[in-house]
Amino acid sequence: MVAAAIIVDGRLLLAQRTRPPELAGLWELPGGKAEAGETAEDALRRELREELGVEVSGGDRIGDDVPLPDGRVLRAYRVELVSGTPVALDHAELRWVDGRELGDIDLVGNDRGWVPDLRVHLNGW
Ligand code: 523
Repeated sequence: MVAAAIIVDGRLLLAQRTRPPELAGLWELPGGKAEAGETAEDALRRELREELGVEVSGGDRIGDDVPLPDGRVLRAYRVELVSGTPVALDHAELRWVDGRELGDIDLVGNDRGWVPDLRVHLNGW
């Protein structure tokens, strides 16, 4: 599983989940499942095109691996916006947060451990 840290002008893009019910309403770094044969960057480019309607590039790791209960691993990558303005095509809402706001928002549990790593790159903390 791949998740994207898109940071522009010291703010991080967060997306509010709509499903499953236990995660609906919580905020996450957008991303999803890498398909067979895809690199992490391929998967991020496809997922963010589908979910946000944007083109991204890059893919430096940020934060630690998060083991999921089903045996998969969730990894966050810093990506750059190449074109487009993010739109919530698959989420309830999008939000750009600074370092202080990142501490106040209800993140999905799996993403919480990345907060200190993300904050280093954000304004206002
Ligand atoms: N997470 C998560 N944080 C995070 C992402 C992108 C995903 O904790 N930033 C978890 C949430 C789900 C699982 O990863 O338990 C699958 O995420 P999902 O539903 O966004 O990815 P899909 O739809 O590509 O994959 P499947 O639901 O597994 O088909």
